[in-house]
Amino acid sequence: MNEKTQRVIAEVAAILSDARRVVVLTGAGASAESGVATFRDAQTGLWSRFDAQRLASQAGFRDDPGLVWGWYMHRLAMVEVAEPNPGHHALAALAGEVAALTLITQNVDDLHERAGSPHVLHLHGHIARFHCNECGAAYYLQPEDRVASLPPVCHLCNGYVRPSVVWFGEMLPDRVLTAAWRAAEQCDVFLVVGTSGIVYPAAQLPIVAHNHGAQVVEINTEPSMLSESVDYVLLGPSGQILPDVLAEVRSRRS
Ligand code: BV8
Ligand code: ZN
Repeated sequence: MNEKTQRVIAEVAAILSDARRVVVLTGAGASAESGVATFRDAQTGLWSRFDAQRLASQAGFRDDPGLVWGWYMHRLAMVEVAEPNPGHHALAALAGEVAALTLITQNVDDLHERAGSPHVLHLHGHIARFHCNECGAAYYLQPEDRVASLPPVCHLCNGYVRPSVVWFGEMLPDRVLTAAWRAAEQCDVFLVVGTSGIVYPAAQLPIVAHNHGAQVVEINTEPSMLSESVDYVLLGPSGQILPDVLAEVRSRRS
């Protein structure tokens, strides 16, 4: 690790150690080292192979429910074989090293929970949960659904079943967004990990924190839409950077 990164990690560890409230926002990059494809990585990104913005929408589902269903079953299978990476584990451990930590994610996987983070604010829902697109009734996936060419049909109203994720053009869950917004307004340090900062209103959260006087730290393998408006940038894979930050915070306490 180069000299500059080491120095920034030391500075970030210092502000985390002094912080009363820490907020972390993760994006697809935080799950990349677990083998879950991100949306925008050119070589594997879902955007490059499908028009994710179209598939992740009511219009896309209406036009081709079978294609959208198959896309989600493909992504669900990727998530189910994935394991939390050292970055997920470091964030779970960091919660025990700072005064208070709120974890917000744009990701629809459960890797933070599986790494031991107890209360995760999922802005965009959960890929392993399902409900009827018409009446909202909860649905429990059956083995045969995973290989079906059309989505399952709701047992109450015959509507198509969909994953309980937030599609483009859909409102985020109000309680979750309100909690995330309030945490961003009240925190001293805001860590944004592995997100391109393109999708709103999630991408607004680090800006809200910054405007309320928080120090914003970005951890990413490359510059993002947010890089101009953060206080610290740590360039590198979150699965390596986050354990280094955790180690530095711990060394300051001992
Ligand atoms: C809304 C769930 C109010 C689904 C997702 C027209 C009509 C309506 C709304 C809009 C509109 N025009 C614009 C909007 C707003 C729209 C939006 O923001 N569009 C963008 C494209 C401009 N937002 C919405 O529609 C939201 N709802 O606004 O409602 C409303 C309602 C009606 C009418 C008007 C307004 C809903 C947005 C939620 C969409 N659902 N996910 C699913 O998963 O299938 S978004 C999905 O994409 C993810 O959840 C995530 O949020 C986003 C992907 O972004 P990232 O997580 O950042 O991932 P990405 O691949 O982009 O980047 C990865 C990053 O990681 C990169 O920077 C890379 O460098 C880095 N990285 C890679 N490896 C590593 C790494 N970093 C560290 N370590 C590594 N190893
Ligand atoms: Zn129904």
